[in-house]
Formats: sequence, C-alpha cells, structure tokens
Amino acid sequence: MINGNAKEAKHNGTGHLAWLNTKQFRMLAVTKDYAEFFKRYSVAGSGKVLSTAENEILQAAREIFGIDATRTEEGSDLPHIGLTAVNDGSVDTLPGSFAVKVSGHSIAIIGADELGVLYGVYHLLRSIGSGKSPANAATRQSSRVELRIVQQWDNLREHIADNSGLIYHGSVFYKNQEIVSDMTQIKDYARLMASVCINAICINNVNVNIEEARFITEEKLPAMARIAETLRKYGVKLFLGVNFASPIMVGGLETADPLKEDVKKWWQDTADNIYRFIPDFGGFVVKADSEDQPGPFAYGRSHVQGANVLADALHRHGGILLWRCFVYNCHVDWRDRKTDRAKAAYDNFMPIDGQFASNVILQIKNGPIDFQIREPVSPLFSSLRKTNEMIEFQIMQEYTGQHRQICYLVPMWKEALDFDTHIKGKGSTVTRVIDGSLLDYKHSGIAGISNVYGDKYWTGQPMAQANLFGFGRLTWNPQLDSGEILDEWVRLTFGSNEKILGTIIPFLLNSRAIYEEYTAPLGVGWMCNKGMHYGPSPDAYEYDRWGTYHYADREGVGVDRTQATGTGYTAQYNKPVSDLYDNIGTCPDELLLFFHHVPYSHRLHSGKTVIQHIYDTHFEGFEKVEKFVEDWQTLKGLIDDDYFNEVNARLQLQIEDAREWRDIINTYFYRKSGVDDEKGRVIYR
Ligand code: GCV
Repeated sequence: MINGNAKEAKHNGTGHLAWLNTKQFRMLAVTKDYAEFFKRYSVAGSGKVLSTAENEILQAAREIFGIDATRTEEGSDLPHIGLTAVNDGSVDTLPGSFAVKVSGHSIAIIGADELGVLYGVYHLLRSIGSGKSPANAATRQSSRVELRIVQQWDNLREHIADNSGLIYHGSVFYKNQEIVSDMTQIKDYARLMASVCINAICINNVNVNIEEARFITEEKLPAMARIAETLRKYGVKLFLGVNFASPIMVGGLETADPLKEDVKKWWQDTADNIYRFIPDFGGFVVKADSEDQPGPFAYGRSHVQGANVLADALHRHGGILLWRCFVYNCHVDWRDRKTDRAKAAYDNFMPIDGQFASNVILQIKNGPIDFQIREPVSPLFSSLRKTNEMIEFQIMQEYTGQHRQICYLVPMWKEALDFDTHIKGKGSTVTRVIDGSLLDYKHSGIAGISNVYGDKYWTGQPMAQANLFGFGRLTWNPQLDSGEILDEWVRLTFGSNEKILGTIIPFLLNSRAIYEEYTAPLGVGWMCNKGMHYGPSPDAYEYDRWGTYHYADREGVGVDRTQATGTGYTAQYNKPVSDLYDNIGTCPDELLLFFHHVPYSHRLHSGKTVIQHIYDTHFEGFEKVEKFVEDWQTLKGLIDDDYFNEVNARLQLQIEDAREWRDIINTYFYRKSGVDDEKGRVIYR
C-alpha cells in the first residue's frame, strides 16, 4: 500500500475511521460521566444537517455506550442531550456557531443554525475522546473564517498533482477514469471534514484537463449534483476547478476573451445551469496564466477583466470565485539576477487591488514561491487592502516528504497565520487579514490542498492524518496551539496512553524542524528532484529554465533579494519587516539564504558558520529520525497493529531517504566549498 493503490484499499478499518473511531472511546474512564446523557436526546428544528447531527448522537451512543438512545421531548427532566438549531441568543450569529451547555440533567447543544448543532456534536465527541469531563466540554464557539475549504488536486486520470512526480495514485472522487457513482467513500470523507469544521471541498485539480473541463456541462452535472447532495448533509459545499479556456474547450466558442459578449454570456448560461442542478453550489477555483494554464493575458486582458466575468456569472446565485495568485513567469534566464519569482504575485496583483468583484477571493499561497519547507510569508498579505484574500496551505506534502515521511505541518501554518504584516500597525497578523476583520473584507477563508487520495488511511502515511485534522481545526480557530491540536489528535486516534502520547507528540511537534534540518538549509529551498519534488538533487532546478535558483558556487550560496544589490523583493514588505529581512545583520537565520547570498564562512546568529550549520543540521536531523524509528518500535502492541505496521513501513523509507538527503546535501556543499566538517564526521565522497 506504500504507493496508495486505491483499488486495493479496504475502507472499513480503523485507519479509515481516523479520529472518529468512537468505539475506542469506550476504554476511557471519562465515558461513565457521559453515559446517562446518551440514553436520550431531543431535537428542536429540522433539516438534513440536523438529521446528520442526530445520527451522530445515535451512532455514538451505540459505539461508545452500547445503547440505543431514544428521542425525548425538548426540556425533558430526564438526563439527555438536547440538539437545538434555534438560536436562543446565547450563540453568535455567524454560520456554524454553537454552544455546549452542561447542567445536571442535560448537555444542550445549541447552534446558530443546523450546522452549528453538527459542529457542536463533533465538539462533544472530541471532548469525550480526549478525556474531558462534561463540565470541560462546555463551550461557546464561532469562526470568522467563512470559507474553510480543502481542494483536491485529483483529476479523472486519478493522478494527483500530476506534475509533481511521486504521484499519489487514486482518488476518492474518481475511479477507472470515471466519476464514482458509489457515494460511500465521499460520504465518509465529508463526515471526516465536517467533524473538523471544513465547509467546502473543491473536487478537482486547478490544472483542468479536457475531461474535468466537462464537469460544468449538461453531461456531467448530474454526477456533480450527486456529489453535492452527499456533501450537503454534512454542511460541505461543492466547488469546482475550471479552466479559463472552457468557452473554447467545452463551449464550442472560438475565444475565451473575457470582454467578448458571447464569452460573458457563455459563463452566465453555464453558471445558471450549474445552479439548476446544484442550488447551493459554492463556486469556482481558477488557476489562470500560471504554469502554462490559459488565462486573460492571452487576450491582452488583465486578471480583473478575466476574473470579474466569471465572478459576475456566479454572483447572481451567491457563488464565490477563488482566483489564485500563483502567477509567475516560469521561464527565467539564469543570467538575469533581477527577475525574481518571489516578487511575481505582488507585481501582478498589487496594481489591481480593489478592482475585483465583491465575490472574488484572491487565493494566495502561504509563501511567495511554492510550499517549500521554509519560506517567508507572501508579501501580498502585507499589501493588498481592498480585495478579499485567503491563504492557501498545502496539506499534501509535495515538497515535505509526500505520503512517506512524517512532517507535522501545523507549526508552519501557525507561523504564517501569526506573522505580523504591520499593514495596519503592529499586531496586523495574517489571521486578522484573512479572516476579514482587519480590512473589513466581505469574504474570508483558508484553503488547504488536500492530502487525501483514497488510500485506506486516506493519507498514505497514517501520521499525515494529523495534518488533515490540524488543518481543519486551525481553519475554524487559527488561535489554537499546534501542540494542543496534536495532543487531541493523538488521543482521538490512539487513545490516551501516556507512553503513546510521550513518544508520538514530541517527535511530531518537531518533525517540521527535523525535516528542514536534513533537507534544504536556512530557507534556501529547491534542493529536490525536478518534477517529482521528492528526494535530494541540489542542482536539479539550478540548470533548468524553470529557474528557481539558489546560486550555490564555490564561494557561497543564497539569493540576494535585498534592495541595494539584489532583486529588491524585501521592499514588498512593510516596515519594520522589510528592514529586518533586508539587513543581513537582522535577518533571521532560518531565512538567511532566502534573502541573502553569503559566503560559507558567514557567521549566523547562532555563532556557527553557514557551512558548519549545514553539516550539523544534516547529521542531527538524520539522527533524530533514527531515534524516532527506534522509539516507534516500543509502541508495538500498544497501538492498533495495522497502524503500527503501516507507520513502521513508511518510517523505514523515511530513514533511508533522510540518509540520502544528509549525504547528498553535505557532499554537495563540501565539494562546492572545500571546507572540512569541524567535527570530522564522514561525509560521503
Ligand atoms: C496544481 C506546483 C505543483 C503543481 C501545482 C502547482 C500549483 O508547481 O508542482 O502540481 O499544480 O504548484 O499550485 O498550481
């Protein structure tokens, strides 16, 4: 199963239940405090999502307490769980808000709407599973992040992220090059997502081939409507990736020029038709003029002109357009030291800030390049002021170990969300930008490129479920702490055994830092194989037209992005951040090579030279993986065998791959610099 062949996967094991394996909550001492409540439940309100919430209570009663809960009247004096989709004023009005109130004889789950009740139920289950008493389950929650969306990079050919090499083969949505007709797995996926407050899924890749371009045609809309119906029961909206050239590809027009009347009309008719099939359709996700995808530039039009035509077509039905800012020139001449891919999104979108339709959200990758293990936060968050914007994270670990290696990414996402843009003075965090509160945006959101591909654990490496879980938890509440999220995930997935917690949590919490140690140093990025984006190949992009250069030579390494001598990228940030990065003396070590080209002898704030830092981190990172592989063995018998074995098999790959990274990167820099390791360790020659 290492390569995740979905056709062979069994989907009924504990791996598939992930953090919703409520049966194992039986073993927790705390369940006795809930048992009486689960004997009865009441429901106030009606609707499909509320029925889902009711079913969750019934299922939990059976699985945790072995009882069939009975429905009772609202306000009953007997112990019960009350589900109320009628806001009594005690809950925020934002969609999905809820309160859980615990009294002697009831646990009342009150939602601002049906969805709020469903989220309240999942909150209650999480509380039980993580060992909280009923009193500690009491809460009141809402989220300012309106759109909490996972985006699949699947396509009908079942190749996920098709140009990223170690292909995830398989999909929840497509089998044998057809859209699936059996909704079981899609339902399970929707349930898993709703349980962490995800409210939208885009089911196809932003690189839209002809097969997926047809999803918005009469022929495929019935299948889309079936999927939307399945998602709807969990409060999850369907989004689709569309190709900007759809009017030509599937509309039979000769042009996709957004200013042509027939093109506008085609988009309007298409949207009208979609909403006939799917009245609550979420909207489109568009990658235009990016990596050879078509876009408005082909017609001499701006991205505003392009986006607004699609947005207007959706607007009449309440739909939203997610327009990606991943627009850059992917053909760079290595002699040109001024053209900088990192600057492209800002250069393309800042001049048109404020001109987009009100239902457009600009979707911006967390960093300015492409999901490297360490990048600064995209400067667009520090500069746009008049356009709805959302952040895009990559749950799928394209550059961070894919479905093999353990790399818990929540700390990295938190860093981005907590980053201070200074756009409205100190304290202007990215969270406040993307939740719309700081700049008074009409829409807000967080997107995550999904790591789900139909594998029996959903995510290949079972530990990568923590990223999926953590992503959802953070979208609902960006203030949550990475460690708290992880603690909750481990308890829900493996139980609350101290040995398990004490082994898994410290490693996972550090795993991003560890991955960074044995791979690309000090923010330099791009030391991976070309295309596949897995494994070390430090010069793969260095001599390629794609041009994501690190400029390592015998004297030094790094990209000069300063204002005086470099590309000037640092000027895209607000003060004091621009100065912090621009000045080699204040630039944080972990981003040094992103911003500066330095000699190998350059001394870091840590006191080490750059070259010694590279050697040390590569040796140490590898040793930490080696140690975890040993520690993992001590969990045999304590956790589910299937989980144990699957993680173990992938850990054996991780250790080999970490060794390869260590040896190739150290050798590369040793041969470039000619500087010996101070500690005299063996560097592969
Ligand atoms: C969906 C990277 C990946 C591509 C991906 C692209 C994007 O370049 O390798 O597979 O395309 O990012 O985000 O659009």
